[in-house]
This record gives sequence, C-alpha cells and structure tokens, in this order.
Amino acid sequence: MTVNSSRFLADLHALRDFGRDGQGVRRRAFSDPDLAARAWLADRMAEAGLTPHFDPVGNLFGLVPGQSLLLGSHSDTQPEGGWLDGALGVIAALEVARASLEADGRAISVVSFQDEEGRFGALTGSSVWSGKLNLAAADALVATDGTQFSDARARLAARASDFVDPARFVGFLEMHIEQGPVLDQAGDTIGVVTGIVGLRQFQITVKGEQNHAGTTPMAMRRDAFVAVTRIATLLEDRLANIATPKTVWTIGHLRLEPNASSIVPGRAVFMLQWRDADAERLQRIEEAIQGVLAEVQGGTGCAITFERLRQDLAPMPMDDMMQAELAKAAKRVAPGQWRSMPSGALHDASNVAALMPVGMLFVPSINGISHAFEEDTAEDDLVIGLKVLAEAASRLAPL
Ligand code: HGY
Ligand code: MN
Ligand code: MN
Repeated sequence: MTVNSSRFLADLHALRDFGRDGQGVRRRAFSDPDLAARAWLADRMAEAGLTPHFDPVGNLFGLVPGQSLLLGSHSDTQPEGGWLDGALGVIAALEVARASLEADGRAISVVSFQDEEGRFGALTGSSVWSGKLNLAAADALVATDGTQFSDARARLAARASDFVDPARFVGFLEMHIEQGPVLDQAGDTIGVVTGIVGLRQFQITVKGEQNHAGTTPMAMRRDAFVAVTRIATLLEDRLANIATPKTVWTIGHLRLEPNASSIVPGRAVFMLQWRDADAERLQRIEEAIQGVLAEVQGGTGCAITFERLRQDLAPMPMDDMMQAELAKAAKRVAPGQWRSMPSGALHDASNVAALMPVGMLFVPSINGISHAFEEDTAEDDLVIGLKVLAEAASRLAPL
C-alpha cells in the first residue's frame, strides 16, 4: 500500500481546528469540540470506505467487515492539550486503513477511544470496552467540573450503537508522540515501545479549621494548605529510597477552600498520582504515601483521608511479535534512527493489551514537551512514523 502523506497531514491539521487555541487544543471528552471532531472523523471514515460505529461510551470505530487489525488512539485532549497527543494515532490509523482499501490490501480498522485523557476516569473509553471498568461504574464517574459521565455520554446517545466485539480484531497498533525527551535528545525518529508504565492515583482530602487570617495565632492553626505542603515535602524524602530515576509522582490538581486571602484554609482536596514500570514498587510507594498522610495528620491536627481514584493501571509489556514487526519496519524506513524504549505516558494500548496482542510506536516530541500547547513534532518525523506504521500493519493485518 502507498500512504498519502499530504492527505494524512491535511487531516491532522483539520482535526487540530476542533477546539484549537493558538498552537494547542482544548477538546475535552464529550465537549462541543470533541463531539464536532467525532462527527467529522465519522464522515472521513465513511468517505474512506470504513463503516463508522459509535459505541455506548463514545468510542468511535471505523470498521471493515470480518477480521481485521485495529489501529488507533484517542482524539480527546487534556484541558490544555497539544495538537498531536492522541490525534496523531487516530489520523495515522485512518490514512493507513484508507490506503489499504485503495490498494485492495489487508483488512485494517480504526478506532478513536473516548476520554483517554481522564476528564472522568482514566482511559475511560478503552477501560469500559476492555471490560476493566463496568458501564455502571463509569456512569457514576464525575469530572472535576461536576459533569457526570452518564450525562456526558448521553450527548452521543442518538448515534450510539452496541459495543464492538474485540474478537473481530487480530491485534492493535497505536502510533503516538513520545511526550518525553528521549528521542528528541538522541536525534532518533522512531521509538518501538517495550512496555507502558503503571499508574495509581489518590484523591486526598485535608480537613483543618477555617479561621481568621489576622487573629488566629500560627500555633493555633489547623491550616489545610500547610498540611498539603508538608505532604509534598515529606514525599520527596520518604520516596527517595524507593523511587528510581524513572519513578514519577505528581500533585497536579488542588482545590483550596474557601480560597480567600484573609481566611486560613480549612479544607483542601488534591490529586496525587504516581507511575512506575514495576508493580511491586507502585505498591511500596502507596504504602509510603499512606505513612506520610498519617504523619502529617499527627503533626498538623488536620484530618486527612484518601480515596483511590481511577481503577489501577498495571504496568503493561507490549507484545513481542508486534515489537519485532515494528522494529523490522523501523529498520527499513528509518535505519539507524530508531530504538526500543519504555513509555512513561499512559495509553489506551494498556487496556487493549488485555484483549489482544498490542504494539506501539513513538515519534519525537520537540524539546520533550507534551500536555501543553507547545507540544509539537517535525512533519518529516510524522510522515516517517506513518510509513513505519503502514509497513508493520501491512504485514500484521489479515488478508
Ligand atoms: O497521562 C497520560 O499519560 C496520558 O497522556 N493521558
Ligand atoms: Mn495520549
Ligand atoms: Mn495525554
């Protein structure tokens, strides 16, 4: 098959316009731009000769009849997202499937999973499709903006059909930007992914005592924000002898109440997530975190509780045969410009790996930036990645 790189790039730039904000994109799951993007994608799938199929949770498939290889990623974004995170894998999949149909080639289907970026849960669309999260539990998920998943997905109810049977696919390939600095710093173009990290996340609530910022002596305060800062600082210390240089933990969402400059904050709610490639180390970190929470509770007099958010995402190795086919294609298309490497970011491939053989390939992120409007990749690298994906898919897909 021969992919059409200008058509691929034109579709990629067209998708960018749904929710565009300067160089980046705001296209949260089930937002207006997301629904408009999915409608446009469904039309492009139909024009390509694929059958568009929305499932009950907003996953959009472009199907060929019978058994096929599934290619895809996600088209929703972070609140401040880059234009390529997810979108690249969806449009690359569309171009490869389209080119294969034009060449009467092998059977390739396409998917854009919904809510990979976790407005509601974590990789919500592929979690439900893969059976890791049941629909009722997903429907109960509430976004930080108060929207409930059941209400959000109702926006696509008119187009929703049943869940696609995973048994119709022989495997899944996802092309994605690296979202980190490795390829960019090494001057490589292709990463063949060996495995995807695991992730755990707590929602932590700190209850102190709301009081007057002028009349409350420091020694009498139960300041929720002070407790949060102590937790963050102690984590550095307590995780130092557990973590490796690849272990990460992040406090990325914090609500301080009542969030007023003359009031000692009485309540804080924040998300703490941690990631590692080793399941046992994820557990040890969780135990250390619980120790830190107890210690800070004792030291500040604040009541500190936690709730595990998002179903656990275990570290997931990529299929050996898929890796071998991607490496073979990378060797031919980008000789001396490729490497095998782990993924520090999560991907729907983690969930799909529970159902079928899965492989992933990366292209570089300029300066390693992602989950930011500045996210970008050289177009030549995007096209090289497309060609590697096409070559591997043409060998893996059924006739
Ligand atoms: O957070 C992640 O790793 C993914 O980009 N949602
Ligand atoms: Mn992504
Ligand atoms: Mn992302």
